[in-house]
Amino acid sequence: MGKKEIAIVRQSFFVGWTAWFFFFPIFSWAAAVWLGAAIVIASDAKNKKKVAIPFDFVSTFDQGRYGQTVGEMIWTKLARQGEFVVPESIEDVRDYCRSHQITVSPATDLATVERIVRTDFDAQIGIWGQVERAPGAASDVYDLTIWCVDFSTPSAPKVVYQTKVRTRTVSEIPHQYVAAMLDALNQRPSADPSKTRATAEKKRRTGPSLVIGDFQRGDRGVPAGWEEVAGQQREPLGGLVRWDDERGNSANKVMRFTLDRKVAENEGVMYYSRRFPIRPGATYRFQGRWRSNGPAAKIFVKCYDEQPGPYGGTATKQPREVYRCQMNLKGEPNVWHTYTEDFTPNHPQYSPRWGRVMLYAYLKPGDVEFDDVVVQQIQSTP
Ligand SMILES: [Ca+2]
Repeated sequence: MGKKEIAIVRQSFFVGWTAWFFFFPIFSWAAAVWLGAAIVIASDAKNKKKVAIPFDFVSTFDQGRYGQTVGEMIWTKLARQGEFVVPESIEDVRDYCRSHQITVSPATDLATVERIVRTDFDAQIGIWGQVERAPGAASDVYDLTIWCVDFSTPSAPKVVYQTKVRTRTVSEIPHQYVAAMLDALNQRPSADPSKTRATAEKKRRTGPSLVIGDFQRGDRGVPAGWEEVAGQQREPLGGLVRWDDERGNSANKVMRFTLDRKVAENEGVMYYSRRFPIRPGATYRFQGRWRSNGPAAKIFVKCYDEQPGPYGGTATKQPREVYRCQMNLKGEPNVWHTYTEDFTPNHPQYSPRWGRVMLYAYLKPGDVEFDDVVVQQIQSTP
């Protein structure tokens, strides 16, 4: 029996006993060890490629949320490139670290990371770091640290890539620094970051928006490209959500959400664009403007796959949300803010095929206005 078969047997064994372990938490530690071993053995047997472990980045400013996004992005890029073996999903890394109380941060010394990468994961390469919102800076400015180290030779770690920078825009993280780290890891000459940025900027200027987000035209109180109803109760526009002139600037039309205390403190108000096509793996840029005199505002880009409905066939296909980019809008009240974020719709099992923008306000009563919502593809699929 080869290593691969052993791995398959072990994995089947594991899956079969999952439910049992679920009811016997005392064995969960053993289960985690078993799962970790099975993943790596299965990968190892496939080929002689090195095994890379991307860890969630540390991000204390938002309790790790953005750090997880960066870790997941690196996992996705590595999995797609296929030059290195990675765990089945970043969740496997996460679960193992959680159950063994492991945190890998820039403050962790290399000997400790080496032990975790080589012994706990039976791997060679570790990728970790930290991303924090820069103190007192605008929302797009982050302090970013990335470490990528090859621990193939015991006690002789080779630093493949290391950087500590303050970003100017959030899109630099994937397109400049993570890209440069992957280039170093793949021993490719790094693209000139200014050129990459110029190409992305050019596409941003010239590419069409997938949503009509200036709200300048429409019909019978409904802006073109957006739904006729809004809110939890799907009520017609004109109440909670109104297509209206900007206050003090009647030449410009905006979407205005008006929340009373009851709605604000309960379900809030959401409003959807019509759907637009998405190519899985392509990178998109979201941009939008917003102004609030009280309520908290968020914008989501939700992406969907379709799966057969309960009766099968294509006629009853049901949308399934498989990816979301969530933007928590923060800024002083009563002034317009512009928010920009790049995102890459992806899912390990499903293919995001179409997306829609959801504008959302909640928490405190008052008005929120949205305008100039743009979603553009800025990088094609690899
Ligand atoms: Ca407008």
